[in-house]
Amino acid sequence: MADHLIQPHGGPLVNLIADRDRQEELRSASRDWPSWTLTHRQLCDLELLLNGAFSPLTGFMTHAAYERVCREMRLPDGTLWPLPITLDVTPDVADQLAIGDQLALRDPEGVMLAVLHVEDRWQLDREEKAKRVYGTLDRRHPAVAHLFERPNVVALGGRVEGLQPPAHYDFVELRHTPGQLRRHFTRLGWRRVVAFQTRNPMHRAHVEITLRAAKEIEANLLIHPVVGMTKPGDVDHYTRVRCYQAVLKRYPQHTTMLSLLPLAMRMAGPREALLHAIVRKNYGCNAFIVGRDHAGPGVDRSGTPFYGPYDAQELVRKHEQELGITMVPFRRMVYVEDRGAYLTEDEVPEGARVLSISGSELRDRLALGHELPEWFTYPEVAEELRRTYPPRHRQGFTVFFTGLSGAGKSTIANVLMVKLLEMGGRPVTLLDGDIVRKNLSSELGFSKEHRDLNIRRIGFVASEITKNGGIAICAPIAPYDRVRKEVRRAIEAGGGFILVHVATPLEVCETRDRKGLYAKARAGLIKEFTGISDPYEVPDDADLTIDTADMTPEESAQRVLLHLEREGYVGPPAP
Ligand code: PPS
Repeated sequence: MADHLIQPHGGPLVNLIADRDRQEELRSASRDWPSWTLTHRQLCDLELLLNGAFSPLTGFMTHAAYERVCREMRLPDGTLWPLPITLDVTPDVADQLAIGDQLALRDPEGVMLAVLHVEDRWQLDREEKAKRVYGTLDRRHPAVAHLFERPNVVALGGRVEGLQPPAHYDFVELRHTPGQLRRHFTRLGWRRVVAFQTRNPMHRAHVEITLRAAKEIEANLLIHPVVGMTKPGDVDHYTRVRCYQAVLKRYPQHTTMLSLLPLAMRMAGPREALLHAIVRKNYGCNAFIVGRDHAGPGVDRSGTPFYGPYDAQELVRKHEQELGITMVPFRRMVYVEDRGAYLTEDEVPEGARVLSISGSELRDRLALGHELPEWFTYPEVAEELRRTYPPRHRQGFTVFFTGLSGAGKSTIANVLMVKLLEMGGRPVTLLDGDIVRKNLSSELGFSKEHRDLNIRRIGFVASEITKNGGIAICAPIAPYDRVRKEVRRAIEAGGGFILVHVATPLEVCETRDRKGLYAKARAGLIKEFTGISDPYEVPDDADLTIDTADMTPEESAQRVLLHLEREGYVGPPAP
């Protein structure tokens, strides 16, 4: 490592937390100010502004700063800065503010964390931002999707004064401000520190990479995982931190430490890698590991990666001197079977058999309860992952029946419930259309708005049950495709979702007319009756379609059970 780069423990840090007297002053003045409740992402940004991790930034960017950062990756004074840090709010809040006004920035519980002195406000051009910062309009890029999802279209820029950092109650002993971490390094005698950024659990390959990096430049190692916001679908940070704590024991004593970084990732590839390097320098590190496809958002609509695999390394290398932090580049590591060792891709001998497990393969193995091989990860890490991702036959799931009134949904749902209760092992809750209408949605009618609200409520309860390992059986008509899909997405985030279309034809339902409702609907006595005077949108995503015209309820319930067995949701009884 070049000597000029060994500047122990970073450059100057800004401190935006106001002193006690000023805090009092701000608190009492805030009674007359409008407030903004920060989003999760904005809370993360504010935390890093307040604690100095985003030094030299002293607030949210003005339009001029934003423009120059987008165009040239530089702040107005010429300092390298790769990504815009803006505060965007809804127009109703922006309309209450003029230049020179103050805005109270609050957490979701209403606690005032900071004050924004409004120096600038402008209309955010989302397309422009997406193209310039992320290089794409493709919504598969998580940051682009996020940008277009929000109603916040007015950006406010200006200096920030802090009252208190956002509160954290988890892993408190592993959270440090840049100042605390620098002092800690000094106490430990750590002059050279190389940081490792991650948003995934660490396995053997990661330990190999970090050990090699640390040895190569004779540095201490800081494992610095992001626990603010990462890519949607990532392993939750509670599980990851338990994995990191387990992995920490695999490093030589006194060489390595773990600290959590409350950053909100943008998945902006090369530009994000530069930001990561700046942040690590502020935390007192003088070297930073950049791997293959650093902060990569995955592939676009056509299956092409958004950024080249080594673009991030190139960009950080180009600015290394100016940043004052050394980049330690790494290629992907694979396990070479006959050597019983990890090597980087370019070191693998011709014809050698290499092993690796991709992220999606790992998820599949966990879902099916398959072993995670020892060459891939440590037993302690495998155990943590298995606890969070039990095999499907121990996960929660929802069976969601949809179909016309009288199609047979409730009858099949009842038979299925009894069968699942007989099997035991997981609690079963039946959310039948009529039961829900009596208990959860008694004030609702049958307009599209009310039906959608009814299904959202059912979906919410079912997703809580599923997430917590139970079985929910839902049996509403649920005539609208969009809200059914919304419910599917919510439930699949925490377990299984099986949509069963009970496709009994209208004529059969009407002939049965158990409740006499069809006759009333035909006579115009019941309005908005599904199938008669109201639509039913046939699902195009049903996992199973059942026509009860020629099937008994027992046979229909069996079809569902067999499907659940095939998908792995029900298995043999526990020994
Ligand atoms: S929805 O559309 O999913 O919110 O409907 P749901 O909650 O399942 O309620 C349907 C039950 O209410 C009775 N009912 C009606 N159904 C459809 N349209 C109208 N206008 C209507 N009015 C009352 C009917 O008995 C439904 O029960 P099932 O079990 O489906 O026959």
